[in-house]
Amino acid sequence: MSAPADKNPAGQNPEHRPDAATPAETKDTPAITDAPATPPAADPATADGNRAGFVALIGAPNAGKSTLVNALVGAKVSIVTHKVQTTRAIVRGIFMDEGSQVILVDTPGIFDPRRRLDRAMVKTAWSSAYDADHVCLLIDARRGIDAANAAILEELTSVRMPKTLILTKIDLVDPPTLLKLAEDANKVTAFGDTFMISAQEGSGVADIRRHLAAVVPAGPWLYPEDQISDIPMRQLAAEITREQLTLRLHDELPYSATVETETWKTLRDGSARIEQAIFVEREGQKKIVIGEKGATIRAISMAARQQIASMSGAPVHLFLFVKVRPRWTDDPERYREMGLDYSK
Ligand SMILES: Nc1nc2c(ncn2[C@@H]2O[C@H](COP(=O)(O)OP(=O)(O)OP(=O)(O)O)[C@@H](O)[C@H]2O)c(=O)[nH]1
Ligand SMILES: [Mg+2]
Repeated sequence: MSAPADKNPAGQNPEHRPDAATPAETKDTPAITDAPATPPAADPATADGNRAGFVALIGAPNAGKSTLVNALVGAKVSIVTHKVQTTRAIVRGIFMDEGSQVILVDTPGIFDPRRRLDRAMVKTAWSSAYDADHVCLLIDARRGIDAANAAILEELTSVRMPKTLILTKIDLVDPPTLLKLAEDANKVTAFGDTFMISAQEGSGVADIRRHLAAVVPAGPWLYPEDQISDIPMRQLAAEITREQLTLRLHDELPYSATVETETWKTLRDGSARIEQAIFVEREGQKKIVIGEKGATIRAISMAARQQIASMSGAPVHLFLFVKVRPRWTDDPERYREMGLDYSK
């Protein structure tokens, strides 16, 4: 069931809403009566003090967006690798803090797009920023304001929503450089707040949690309280396999593979039988994925199977098939599966 448009204050495209996501029940609150002498009553929707909203995390590829989303949610909802362009589509991670429900929108890294898939990813990232209630820009402190970050800062000036700057990976730099970096970034775009974190070491994450819980607008929760993501299980399972693929074959297989879950059957003993297709562009890449006597694909499958099993809480039988699809990056169907817009 999709969230109705009127519960979608951020104007997030309801089509991105998951099948599984049922909006939280909202309590009926009494209508405001004619009482002009008293201070304005709270918005009926917020009489219980709840808050909820969308916070977009944007930044250059590899800035640490997905790592922070997972740290805030407290579970892995978005895959992370050391490679750029790991996140390809929008992933929403959700956390509750006191009466606030914060829906984090993890986005693909923003860079100068050339290929069609790049363009779709970057477009998706920016539209999330324009649609959100609050925008966080993440800058890898080690990288500083390079050309990519300068371009993002410039474009951000036209995003009217309140903004927070988050300097990431501070475990890798000397503290004095951080203040200068924060100052320089704020000269281009005025950020309401600036945070410095190391999501890897956990420092600063709790402060961001509290901050985001306070900045989302008053309003009813949009998802059930215990929901931590809106990514369907079959898609998360495909992402986990893609993560393993990227971690193992990052040099040989830059960027030319995608993974889809084709079937997911629950067997009588409660275990799941999952078939996934790994699409590559050329025969040579298929050989690389399979590896010597199937060793590579076996290792990928074993690691992915364990993670999918622990995520789904049931034993998993995972079957991977490598399929050659020349120019899959020009195939609208693949974009639909990823939740990206296919455009010319
Ligand atoms: N040292 C250090 N590394 C970090 C930190 N946060 C993230 N990383 C690493 O940075 C790399 C990129 O992290 P991701 O979270 O995938 O970055 P991303 O911004 O989501 O990247 P894309 O999805 O490609 O745009 C990974 O190798 C992370 O382990 C941090 O606080 N400190
Ligand atoms: Mg990412």
